Amino acid sequence: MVSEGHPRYASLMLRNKLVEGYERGITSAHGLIAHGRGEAFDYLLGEQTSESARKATKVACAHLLTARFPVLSVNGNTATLVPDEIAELHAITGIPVEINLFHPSAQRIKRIADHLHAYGVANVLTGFDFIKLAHIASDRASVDKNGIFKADVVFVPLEDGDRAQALTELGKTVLTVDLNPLSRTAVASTVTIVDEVTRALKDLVSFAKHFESDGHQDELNLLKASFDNLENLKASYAIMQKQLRSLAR
Ligand code: PTJ
Repeated sequence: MVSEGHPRYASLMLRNKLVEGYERGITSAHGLIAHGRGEAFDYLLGEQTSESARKATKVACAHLLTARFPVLSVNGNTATLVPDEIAELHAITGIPVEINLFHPSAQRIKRIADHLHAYGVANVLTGFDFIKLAHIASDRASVDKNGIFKADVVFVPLEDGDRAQALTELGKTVLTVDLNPLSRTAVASTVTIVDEVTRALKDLVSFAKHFESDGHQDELNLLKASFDNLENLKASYAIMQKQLRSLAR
């Protein structure tokens, strides 16, 4: 039992959640390793949301709210870490949720679908009616015909580089959350939120609540038009470099 006063309380709680998700067959063993990589980058961000990350979240929200057919792609890590926020986003925007796994198994897809249903996500696509995208070496090439395949905007938190690139090449707007500003996903995406996914999704839900009412169209369009993903990534990278320099002193 860790007390709330422990300096690493928040981080340890996230780890507990993921281990629990693993034990329930939702998160993959690889997901635990992926989270550790994310934690290392978060340490360099001071484990807090930067201004540039919040700006990217706002822009991602603008894309989601103005899309013709947006889809949220969920994997074992995000299903475990942010089920409430996935359900809230689904309720506010009506965005379909597609389970799309890097290490798929019918059993894990069913467990994740049941888990999301329990959190109130009504419309969960499981890739039952799938199609394979070209130029992707992993199982993530399979996407749901009624989901990612026909989406104009795809929100893929914690994505792998191949697919982010392939989705962009297909002409889709790709939104992601990735603590590593140097990853192929971060660089290939249209909007990359360099933030821990639990913090990013909380912010995204707040922005969605604020912007979902009518009358924000001009502001949303301006947010999209004025965003430069590479410049935004550089801002996150600069925070990390500064932190490294201060640690070296
Ligand atoms: O459930 P599955 O089978 O679909 O597998 C999911 C994982 C995450 C295991 C799979 O997609 C994978 O291997 O991902 P990668 O290629 O390791 O990429 C994950 C990226 O997300 C890395 O760049 C990490 O730094 C980043 N990341 C990890 N945890 C977090 C994170 N970013 C934000 N918040 C996190 N909590």
